[in-house]
Amino acid sequence: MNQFRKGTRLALAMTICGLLLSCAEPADNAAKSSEEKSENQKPKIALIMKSLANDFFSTMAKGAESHQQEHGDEYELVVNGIKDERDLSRQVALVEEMVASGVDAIVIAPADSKALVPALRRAREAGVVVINIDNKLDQEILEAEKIEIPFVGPDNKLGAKKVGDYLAKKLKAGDEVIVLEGIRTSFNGTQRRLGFEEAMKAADIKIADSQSAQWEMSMANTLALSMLSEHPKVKAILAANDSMALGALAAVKNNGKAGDVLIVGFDNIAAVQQAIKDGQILATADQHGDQLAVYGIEYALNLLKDPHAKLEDRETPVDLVTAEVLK
Ligand code: ALL
Repeated sequence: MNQFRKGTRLALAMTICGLLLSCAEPADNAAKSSEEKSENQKPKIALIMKSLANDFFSTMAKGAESHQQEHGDEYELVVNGIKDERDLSRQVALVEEMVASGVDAIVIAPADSKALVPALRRAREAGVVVINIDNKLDQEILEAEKIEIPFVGPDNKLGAKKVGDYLAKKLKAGDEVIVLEGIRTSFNGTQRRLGFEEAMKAADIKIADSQSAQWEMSMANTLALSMLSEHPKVKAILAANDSMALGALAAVKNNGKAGDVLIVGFDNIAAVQQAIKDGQILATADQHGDQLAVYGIEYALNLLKDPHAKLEDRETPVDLVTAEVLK
């Protein structure tokens, strides 16, 4: 069956599902779709990420593409991303486009833990296998929408705690720090903030201010500049991702405080690795972005083979990266 006809059929199935208000169990639909698929062609998997301007996601895309090239006889891959970290409606539209185009599975790093759930429920109802990577969907909303979507990703609180603990060793009790948070409606952003807070509390270090710079470098730069002038005693900046750590680094230089204010991030992107080697950034967390989508794809392939397999979350590694580790 060609992709267009299959896409049309799925779009029609989605509409009918909506009209009837109740559909067959998603697992049954997935079973049907993979049986039909095995008649003729390889399954098609869509990877849906967030901002491709962020090196974390371009590394993720490269990892997925090279996995597909090595397993070209097993599946086809479509890679998608959005331009702006906050463009939720574009990411929702991508989910809908992928379903309409007839993909068998979606592996998604959601830009928001709540807003994407209804679109993903509709994808499941249309028989598409859905795997959540990187940023976990909100458990309460999943339950309210009566849907199970397995999560593949790291323990973000633990990763942030490792980075925070390392930073704390370079500071002393009573010192002041500031936190640059990710988008507040993303679960991983919240978990990282909690990990930073736990580490600072354990070392008796004061968080003078904590605000969201929405994962973005330029916003982090502006925010860090104003926070530094408001809190001149600050000894360190804890950024929930590396893009924001780079924005903070530019702010510290601009403020004439290079070397006096320590900076930590999260992601281990190439520019931050370099900055760590150069002694400009203290540490980051490697959540192995190049492998994250691959783990999700492998999970999706398993579910396509066995649609009744138990859906379980899978924890992936997150490691502290410092100058010693990079030597
Ligand atoms: C998160 C990732 C990365 C990234 C951020 C920006 O979901 O885990 O830390 O930098 O998204 O979109």
